[in-house]
Amino acid sequence: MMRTQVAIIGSGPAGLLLGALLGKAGIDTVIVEARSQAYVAARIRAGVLEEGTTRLLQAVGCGARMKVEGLVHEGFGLAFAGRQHRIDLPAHAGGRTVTVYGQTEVTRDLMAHRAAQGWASVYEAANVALHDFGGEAPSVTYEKDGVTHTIACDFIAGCDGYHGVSRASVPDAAKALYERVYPFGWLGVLADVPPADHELVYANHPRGFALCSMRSMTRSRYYVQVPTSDKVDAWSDDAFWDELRRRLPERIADAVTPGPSIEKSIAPLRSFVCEPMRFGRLFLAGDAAHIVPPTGAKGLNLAASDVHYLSQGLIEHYGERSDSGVDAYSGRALSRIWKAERFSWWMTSTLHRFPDTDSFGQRMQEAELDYLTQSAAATSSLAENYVGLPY
Ligand code: RFL
Ligand code: PHB
Repeated sequence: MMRTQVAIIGSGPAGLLLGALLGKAGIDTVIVEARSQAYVAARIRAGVLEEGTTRLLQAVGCGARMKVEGLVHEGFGLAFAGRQHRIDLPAHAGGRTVTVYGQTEVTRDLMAHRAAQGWASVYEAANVALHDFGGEAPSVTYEKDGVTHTIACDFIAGCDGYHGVSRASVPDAAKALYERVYPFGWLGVLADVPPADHELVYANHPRGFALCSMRSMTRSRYYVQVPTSDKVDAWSDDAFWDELRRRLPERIADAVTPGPSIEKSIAPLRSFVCEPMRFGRLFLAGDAAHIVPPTGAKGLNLAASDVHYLSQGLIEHYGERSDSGVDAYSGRALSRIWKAERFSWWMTSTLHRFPDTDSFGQRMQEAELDYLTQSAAATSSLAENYVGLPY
């Protein structure tokens, strides 16, 4: 039987960053991941990092490549009603900016660091199960190559995403779930073409939302809002580029360089929170505990703030023999999460076309966007949330 201090379920950004923060403090961890390392490393997802996230990556010694290759963005564009408006982030958020650096790169850097430190990871672990986290001696079991393995531990960190086993292991009566499912998804395309603009552009158009993002000056990431019923196979590259350009202001549409897609997928949009985030010796962190629609670019950043709070609590537990940090974890994390939920819901509501909106609702959306262009207070509210609330 293996033994560790903290068993981490899931090798996404939450699990990897938690492992790095604990490892730096001399706390032993084992990461148990259902998928292969190559699969996890290749998953195309987030692209925008808050300063809190970059600070944590630097603190664990994973900031070097990000510093060179990450793109610092001082603003983004909003396009609506035939108008274009720029949000100046530092001017409205106390000098703060965001960094465009892909989740694939964050994952790669954290995985390389973990391997270099010799900290244990198990990939392709089947039938992962959590045991006895309500008591003093929890454990995790998994199967690999036909053999069942057991990891005895002090704590379990459930960092296994929305579909993971950790939250599902908690009895229904012990958790409260809050959820909103949106009546659309995002069709995303990654392509090795230069981005249409040097900053991100979020567009509200009668045909639906569109987003111009990027991974580098030679790799673009674009999204268009689609009905949940759409199938990705029904979207040819040509159809995607046509639809994207229709939803953008002429200047941006003309600057879009079409190219073959490297990746194309549809993500449903959902808001979700599980309360609390601690069940005895099990802690949930990241997407395992909450989901935000991607509009506010908050998912990966919330995973980072969660594991910041959790690592602080666990470091205090082992270093100072005090449980005040682990006891406070759920409350501290949820207080920041709900504000990011509110912001992501607001960005989603303001920028998408909802199939069931009446003419009054449509005017409310237009007034909201118009107000943003005229009010420094409204712009500051958007900017301080976009760069990330402090922690
Ligand atoms: P992850 O990344 O889902 O990792 C969970 C890991 O757990 C594994 N797992 C299991 N392991 C063991 N046993 C089991 N039973 C398991 N079940 C699952 C999984 O294989 C996986 O490796 O969760 P984590 O670490 O909490 O990280 C969360 C982020 O990945 C997520 O919030 C972001 O990607 C969300 N997101 C964005 N976030 C941002 O901050 N900025 C963005 O710009 C942004 N854009 C996005 C996004 C998510 C998107 N999609 C596809 C949902 C754009 C999109 C389109
Ligand atoms: C992305 O580049 O994937 C991205 C950027 C901003 C968002 C969501 C996704 O709000």
